[in-house]
Amino acid sequence: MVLRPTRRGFMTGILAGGAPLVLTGCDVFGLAQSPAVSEALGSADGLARRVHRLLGGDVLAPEFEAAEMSPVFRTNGNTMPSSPIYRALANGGFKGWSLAIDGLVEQPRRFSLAEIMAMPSRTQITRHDCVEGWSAIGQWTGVPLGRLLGEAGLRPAARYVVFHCADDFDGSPYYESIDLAEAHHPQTILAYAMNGAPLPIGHGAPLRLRVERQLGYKQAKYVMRLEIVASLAGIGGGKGGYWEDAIGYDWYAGI
Ligand SMILES: Nc1nc2c(c(=O)[nH]1)N[C@H]1C(S)=C(S)[C@@H](COP(=O)(O)O)O[C@H]1N2
Ligand SMILES: [Mo]
Repeated sequence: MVLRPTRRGFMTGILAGGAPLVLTGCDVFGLAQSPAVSEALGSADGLARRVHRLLGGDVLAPEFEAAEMSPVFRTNGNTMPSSPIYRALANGGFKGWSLAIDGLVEQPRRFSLAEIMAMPSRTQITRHDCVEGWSAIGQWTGVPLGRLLGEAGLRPAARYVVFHCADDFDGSPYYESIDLAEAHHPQTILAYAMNGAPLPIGHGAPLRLRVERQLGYKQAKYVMRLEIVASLAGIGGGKGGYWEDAIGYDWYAGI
């Protein structure tokens, strides 16, 4: 693919840090809409990811000052899961909610919100970039995902974390996934607070993913279950996420 060198992963790897984001929407959408090209992009995902890491895979996403926070942080996608189970939990102030962790872990288990909030936390002010062409700067507080995975204990074959969400689009559940390197990045957190207040339902209460070096659609809201897997092939449509399956968005959405 001749286009590869101009794609996001390359650009921001080189510009590292606070370079203004230029959303190359046509690269992502125009091309990805053709099934043939979408397949080619899909197979090249591995390359983009490797190059991104080569150019500084461990670098932090830019963080901002409190004064730079957006006065309004809009919501996007689903803003209230319709599942009766979720509705009941929300009505109870999420007191009965717990996060399941299963798959390739030493012992499948659940964490209550109180347990998650009692763990060491990280707070970060970052910029959220949606492929649809909007950005917002917000503050997130949550437990580093690596810490939670450590508590669960990963089995040697583990490679990906799948985030199963409470919501769906026309019956297809929203889900996302990242690999273990991204899961252990210091800014990858499961957030329960936003802008200093409990995470609002519109933004994914009670727990949502923040994976700060990737685009908005990777930031799974309403996370109910973490499934640790060796391959994404058996999950959903096999491409690693709801939008990846539905319209061919890149699985690795590096900014
Ligand atoms: N469960 C779930 N997660 C989701 C979505 C969704 O519809 N459902 N939308 C995604 C998209 S495209 C974006 S831009 C962000 C929006 O997050 P916000 O509503 O907090 O702004 O959530 C992402 N995570
Ligand atoms: Mo988005």
